[in-house]
Amino acid sequence: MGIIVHHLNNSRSQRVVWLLEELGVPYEIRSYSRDPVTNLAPPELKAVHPLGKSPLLDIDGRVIEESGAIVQVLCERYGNGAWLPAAGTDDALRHLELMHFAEGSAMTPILLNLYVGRLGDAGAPLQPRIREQLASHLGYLESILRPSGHFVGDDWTGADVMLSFPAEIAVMQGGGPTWPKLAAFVASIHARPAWQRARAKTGPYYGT
Ligand SMILES: N[C@@H](CCC(=O)N[C@@H](CS)C(=O)NCC(=O)O)C(=O)O
Repeated sequence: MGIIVHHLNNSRSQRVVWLLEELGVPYEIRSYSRDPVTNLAPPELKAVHPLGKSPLLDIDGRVIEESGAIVQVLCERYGNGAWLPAAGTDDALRHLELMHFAEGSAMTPILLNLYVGRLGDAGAPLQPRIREQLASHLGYLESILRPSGHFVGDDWTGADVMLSFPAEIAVMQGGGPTWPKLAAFVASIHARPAWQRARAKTGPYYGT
């Protein structure tokens, strides 16, 4: 029993391992490697959950899927009042919006860009709309990052953890000069001792 993270290399589960390190919760990592040709998760993950994706978090035998749910549960159970804004405040509402925005909105143009990019010339008619939506979503994130370097309030929250992934992808794809606040946000995360401990346990992560 206890906590097990089913971790896929170069994936959204990096942010879950990072959060566990921040929270100081004991956990175990079960590592899975992407197929070198297809980049997909190996079939073993389907034995853990029918979707076969990562992250998956096993807490005392209950497997939780969806990184937003995982981050929320971890912050609620182990945050000791930190990592989530106080209930009933406007910050709590903002936090809820951004927890959903990360996977529900920001990742859509990022994934479209990835998949349609593989079509080469055949995907050209879709590219202007994808570029416009990428600029809109990432530009929105850039515009709401607070002077403190956080998305909600002036301290770390689950929303920062969730938004770390789209921000990392944006920076990794060369968007740093366009979105300097997102680049600084990512750099501040990667400089954290907890993130570095996570990186040491998971191995290489997108060139880091
Ligand atoms: N919305 C889900 C997305 C999960 C997801 O698509 N994970 C990717 C890794 S970033 C994955 O497992 N991809 C491998 C595959 O689809 O085979 C979440 O946030 O947990």
